[in-house]
Amino acid sequence: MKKILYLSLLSLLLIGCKEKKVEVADYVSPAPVFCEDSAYAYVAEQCAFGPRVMNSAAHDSCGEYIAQKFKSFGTVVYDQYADSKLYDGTPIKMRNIIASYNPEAPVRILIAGHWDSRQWADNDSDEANHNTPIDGANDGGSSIGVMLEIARQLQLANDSNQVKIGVDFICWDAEDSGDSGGGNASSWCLGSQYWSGKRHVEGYTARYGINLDMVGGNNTVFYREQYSMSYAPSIVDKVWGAAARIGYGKYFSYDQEGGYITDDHLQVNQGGIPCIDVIGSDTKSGGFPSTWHTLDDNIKNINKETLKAVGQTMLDVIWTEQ
Ligand code: AHN
Ligand code: ZN
Repeated sequence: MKKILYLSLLSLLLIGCKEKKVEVADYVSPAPVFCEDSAYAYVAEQCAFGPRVMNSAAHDSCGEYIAQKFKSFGTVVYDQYADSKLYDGTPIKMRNIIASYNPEAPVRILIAGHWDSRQWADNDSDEANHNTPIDGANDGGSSIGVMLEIARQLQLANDSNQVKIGVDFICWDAEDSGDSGGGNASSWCLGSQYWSGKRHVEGYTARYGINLDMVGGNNTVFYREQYSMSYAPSIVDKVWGAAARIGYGKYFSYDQEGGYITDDHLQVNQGGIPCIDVIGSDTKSGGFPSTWHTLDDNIKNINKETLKAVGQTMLDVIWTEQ
């Protein structure tokens, strides 16, 4: 029943999206229009499983949902199942999900984000919630929602406007079970650590990568993250430049620089593929979003305009890549 409701809701929302070109000043983007209603629905559908914490039934069911969804958009899906251990010694079963558009194309780009959610709301203002799992609507869910809508647009594109390069969507598992005590960077990003040691296809490489993290919150701005600036400055310019020319410069800001953030893009960089992190900051504090690792990171605090700014920018980048 719940599922039927969501599906009919989704089809209504999809009808709501107008087909129109993105045109700002004298720039007409070749990309189709990103539908933020559909991305939002994909975030809601992930959250409906419950928190996607490691070793949980909700996690495993949502993994199936993500893989099936990508398959329905015509991509080839690879799974990486692996055993690992959290920093506290808990054994975990991980699943990285990789969905490839145009799997035979020699020129490829990689778009990534984590799909697990954190099992401790240890940044919640109420200490009683510190051991409660979070929905991770923004922290995890938003990236996958945007990636699914990109995959849908790649499939929907008219014959005359097909993307010829390959695009690999990598959904990392076990990003968010790290030690918040600090000083233990390797306790985060376990899925991408596994992938960097053993890629889903032997010899796999890509021209560059873009990792998305917390791309659907309120009061969100994206500053140029520092590891991205040192490993892949031209990709930072490419993405921030695309945002500016389609009218999303307010979101992709040059007002200040971001910090050095331990995230999944680091593993991709260390494996030799230049990769940036598009990670949301709070417009007021400049730090992580205010809902970060709190029970407020739920669907009620997802902002469609933020999803749109990131998704449309990504489409412009993809459609202008030769
Ligand atoms: C650290 O807190 C060390 N890294 C943040 C990576 C992260 C967690 N992104 C989302 N949740
Ligand atoms: Zn997190």
